[in-house]
Amino acid sequence: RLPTLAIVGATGAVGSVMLDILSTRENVWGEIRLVASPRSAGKRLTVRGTEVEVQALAPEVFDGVDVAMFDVPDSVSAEWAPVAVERGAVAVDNSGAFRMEPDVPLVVPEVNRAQVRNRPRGIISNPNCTTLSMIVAMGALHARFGLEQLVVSSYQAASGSGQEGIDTLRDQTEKVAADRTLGERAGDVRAAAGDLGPFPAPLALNVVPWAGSLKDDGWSSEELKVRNESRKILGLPGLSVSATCVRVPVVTTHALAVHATFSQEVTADAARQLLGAAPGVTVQDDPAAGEFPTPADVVGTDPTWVGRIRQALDDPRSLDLFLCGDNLRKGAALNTAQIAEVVAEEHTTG
Ligand code: 11C
Repeated sequence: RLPTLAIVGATGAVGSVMLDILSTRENVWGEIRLVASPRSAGKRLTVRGTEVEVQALAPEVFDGVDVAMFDVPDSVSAEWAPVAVERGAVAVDNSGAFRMEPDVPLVVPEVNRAQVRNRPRGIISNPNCTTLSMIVAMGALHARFGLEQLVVSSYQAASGSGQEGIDTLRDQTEKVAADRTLGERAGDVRAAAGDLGPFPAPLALNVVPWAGSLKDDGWSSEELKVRNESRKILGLPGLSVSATCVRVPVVTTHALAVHATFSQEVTADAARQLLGAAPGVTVQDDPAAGEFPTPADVVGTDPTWVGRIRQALDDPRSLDLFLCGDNLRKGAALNTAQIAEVVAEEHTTG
């Protein structure tokens, strides 16, 4: 029997991408059950070419389920992932609820696939989309050169804040597009943009140095997630990580500028060659020809794209790179699907 999958949060921004991904990847699932809040129950969504009715979240929806994916807010995962486990499922959770729990693995199959089996609570966590948009490439470089330090600046898309983020960016963009004088006087964009939605400042015609919530000493939750999750995934509890997370007026695909220091000298050519052969990574790095990854070109694709690879001028052990990854695909739905597929293999291989 092929394993049964439940997708909790099937109607959200990530859930919609998940249905698309499951419809195009090699099919390893028997029944696919769609689950959402009671508000969305009864909707019919298409997965693998077939319409499926969305069921309201309740303990019974997990009966007979082998793997339950969660793409829901932290509080919903915290309450319901253990319910799914009690009913016999393995929970693959894309919220922040369990990521840093010592008895919950945080998995990126290209980097630490074996951790999938290390799940005493029956829960496996999927990392934050910002961490995920660089960690496949950084994991490959670490395996060869020994990572010691990361200095990261993110350029994060509006869809990291879900459908509300996308709607806000589109509404604001419409409002500021007509007036060709905007952006020349302080406050004029803010006055024209209207509702700020989930962002603390206008996002259209702007950049906003903030994502997540305020933590100690001025750090944002997003910056701490990049630090803590990178350390856990790479198995480097002492890794030095400084991140500044910034929202930019892009709909989908996070970008990151990374300054990475290794335990040994690393040339740009050696990094290019290694990353070119790394699973899940695509190198696009020919600035003379105007070739480098940008969110507008990367969106809708699966790999982590890397360009602008340079050896630091002041330290032969350091590289500077620019990375782009679709935050709804590898950053969320795709990585969750990959983890679930590793679990599904246990059903066929035992
Ligand atoms: C953003 N990375 O771009 C966040 C969204 O911990 O899963 C995902 C938050 C998380 O706003």
